[in-house]
Amino acid sequence: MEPKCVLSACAFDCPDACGFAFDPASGEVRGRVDHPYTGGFVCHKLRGFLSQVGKREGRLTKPLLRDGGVLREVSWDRGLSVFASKLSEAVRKDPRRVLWATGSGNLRLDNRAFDLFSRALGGFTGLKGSLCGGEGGAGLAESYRVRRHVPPEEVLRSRRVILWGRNVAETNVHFVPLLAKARSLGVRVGYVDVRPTRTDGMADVKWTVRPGADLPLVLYLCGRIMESGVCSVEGSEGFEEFASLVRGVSRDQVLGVSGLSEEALEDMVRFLLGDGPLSVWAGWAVQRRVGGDLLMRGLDAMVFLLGSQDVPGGGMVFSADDEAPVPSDLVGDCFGRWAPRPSVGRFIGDAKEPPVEVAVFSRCNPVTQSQDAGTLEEVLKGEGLFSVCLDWRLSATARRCSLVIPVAPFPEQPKGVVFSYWHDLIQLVNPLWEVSGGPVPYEGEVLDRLLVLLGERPAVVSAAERVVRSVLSAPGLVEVAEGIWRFPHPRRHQGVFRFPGGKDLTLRFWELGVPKGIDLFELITPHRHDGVNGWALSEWAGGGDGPWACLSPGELRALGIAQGDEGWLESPFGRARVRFSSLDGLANGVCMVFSGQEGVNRLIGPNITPRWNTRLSEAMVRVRREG
Ligand SMILES: Nc1nc2c(c(=O)[nH]1)N[C@H]1C(S)=C(S)[C@@H](COP(=O)(O)OP(=O)(O)OC[C@H]3O[C@@H](n4cnc5c(=O)[nH]c(N)nc54)[C@H](O)[C@@H]3O)O[C@H]1N2
Ligand SMILES: Nc1nc2c(c(=O)[nH]1)N[C@H]1C(S)=C(S)[C@@H](COP(=O)(O)OP(=O)(O)OC[C@H]3O[C@@H](n4cnc5c(=O)[nH]c(N)nc54)[C@H](O)[C@@H]3O)O[C@H]1N2
Ligand code: SF4
Ligand SMILES: [Mo]
Repeated sequence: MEPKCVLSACAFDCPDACGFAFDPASGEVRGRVDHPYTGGFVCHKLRGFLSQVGKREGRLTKPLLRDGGVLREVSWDRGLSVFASKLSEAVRKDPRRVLWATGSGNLRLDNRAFDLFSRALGGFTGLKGSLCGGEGGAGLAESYRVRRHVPPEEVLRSRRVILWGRNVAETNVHFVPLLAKARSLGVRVGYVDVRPTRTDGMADVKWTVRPGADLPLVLYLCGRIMESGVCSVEGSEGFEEFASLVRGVSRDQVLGVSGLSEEALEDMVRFLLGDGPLSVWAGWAVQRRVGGDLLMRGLDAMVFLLGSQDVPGGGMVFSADDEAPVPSDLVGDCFGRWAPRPSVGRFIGDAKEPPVEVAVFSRCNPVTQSQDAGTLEEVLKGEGLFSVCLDWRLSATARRCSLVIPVAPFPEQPKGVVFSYWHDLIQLVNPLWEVSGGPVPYEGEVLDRLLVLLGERPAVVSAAERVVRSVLSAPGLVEVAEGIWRFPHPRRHQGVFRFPGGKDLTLRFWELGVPKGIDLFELITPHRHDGVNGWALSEWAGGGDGPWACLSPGELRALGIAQGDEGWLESPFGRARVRFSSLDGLANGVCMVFSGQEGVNRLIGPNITPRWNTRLSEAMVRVRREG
């Protein structure tokens, strides 16, 4: 199939960043065998997506404008002229009256150029802070002046690997064959999670802990490593303070908050104190809370104390720096004010001087993905706000907006570039089929047409092309295969290792183990196997069959709830209708609902971290059976 195939890369928000070959004649998609990390296969999500968008299933083709409470199709001219006039009214008063909200609907680096739309119109209100890995990433940036990138294949040189709340079998599938190969070489894999997952099958040993227990557990483990005498602190700063904090964490406290048995805890200590390099691969949910930065630094300290930093096969790995190839001066300052990304609804509701008059959502779906989703749903109903969603499909957010503008999904966009947050390859993303005169334009063209309607010069498409050229001329790129280059991430840490310290480490985490009452549960909302964030192959339509809320079998029984019963999850912030199911192996006191489903994030409050990052993992819910 190779000669007539288009080579491209998957731009979904996924660490793998697969390379693939697409045959426009048959619609067949195959993983590129010359891609060093994703090899010969792409996952079910991309396959399903390409087939769906190719057949134009579930796609928007015409702008929709709210009229008498209902979204109705309008012509492109009408849709864009309404959009332009709303922008122009707001911008004339103050450009910050326009909120420009973006997300990670696709990871093309050239999306960056779209922010120039804001600059051309005087600087809107932009979003700052993260729903994803911002807190942990900021923590790890404190450990070393420059961090080394640990290539995934280094697990073959590790002796022990820990997947710390990282559900690779579902969220980073191309790690699975590498870990399997490592295990065949005698590498032991440990896995820490709060529930059973498909990754259990990848692990030699699984430790199930209670949500949020990770930080005290990791501090305790650091203390045990210090006591063992194998630890080295040369080339570090702040050890004394860290050591005295760690000594205050007792074994009984850790057993209490984590729910681990004494044997399991000792087993974990033995695992850590084994021979040879240890690599820890941390996931995202564990750091979406206050102290998420410190947890990552604690894991970093654990690896440091074991002498596993900066050695082949050793390291503490989270999200690779996927911003690195974009020159910092390329787009520059584009915004006149900032709003916190995780709680954007609350910001819109509260903003004064100036208020938000027009909210534009592009590549994001905050109605299912942000915290405090109920507040956003309310403000979108408000009279004073004109809201616009740019998407290729009618998302939960789009359905609530005043105007919906269809835009082309990544397989129909012009040439762009993606980078991975797991490996180190930059890849070209190419259009997969001709859309000659097709009904749905590229977002860059939409924005340029708006600029012209507003009497400005088009600036966006040309800037996107400039971003692509500039990323591909970054110094040190090495071509690996057609359209694939290796980016020169740092290969060694630079600067001394700085231990975490300060009173922050004595957070109120001892409350974690306290029984909360029979119907009160910690809510966990992991990512789904069959979708990426808020998009899934099979949508829950809000009808009778979902979302499912899972509790441990014993607790479900104690509440008098049967498998399949309908009911509600409630929190001080909102409620969501669910069906109940029991899940063997789920810890007591935990309720699991997959994220990305409408209604779920109404349960999660608006509080964010001081750095404006998300606290999605810190929610409690009450369980209510129907009737
Ligand atoms: N199939 C699929 N793949 C994806 C995505 C997707 O939506 N679907 N999304 C992509 C994105 S944007 C991201 S950020 C990554 C996320 O990748 P992951 O971090 O692997 O995924 P999560 O589901 O957020 O969390 C991983 C695990 O953490 C566990 N967990 C939750 N709370 C705690 C806790 O307090 N302690 C511990 N130890 N474990 C806890 C959950 O049970 C879950 O199994 O995946 C990417 N890949
Ligand atoms: N409860 C809970 N909430 C979570 C999480 C969780 O684990 N639990 N995970 C969080 C994480 S890790 C993340 S990264 C965020 C993600 O949150 P978001 O970035 O808001 O959500 P996505 O679902 O990735 O994508 C948003 C929209 O972009 C659209 N889209 C795709 N391609 C394009 C395009 O080319 N152009 C335009 N204009 N639109 C496009 C998609 O159709 C989708 O509707 O969610 C967070 N929310
Ligand atoms: S979603 Fe992830 S694993 Fe699936 S094809 Fe895209 S990059 Fe690869
Ligand atoms: Mo994410």
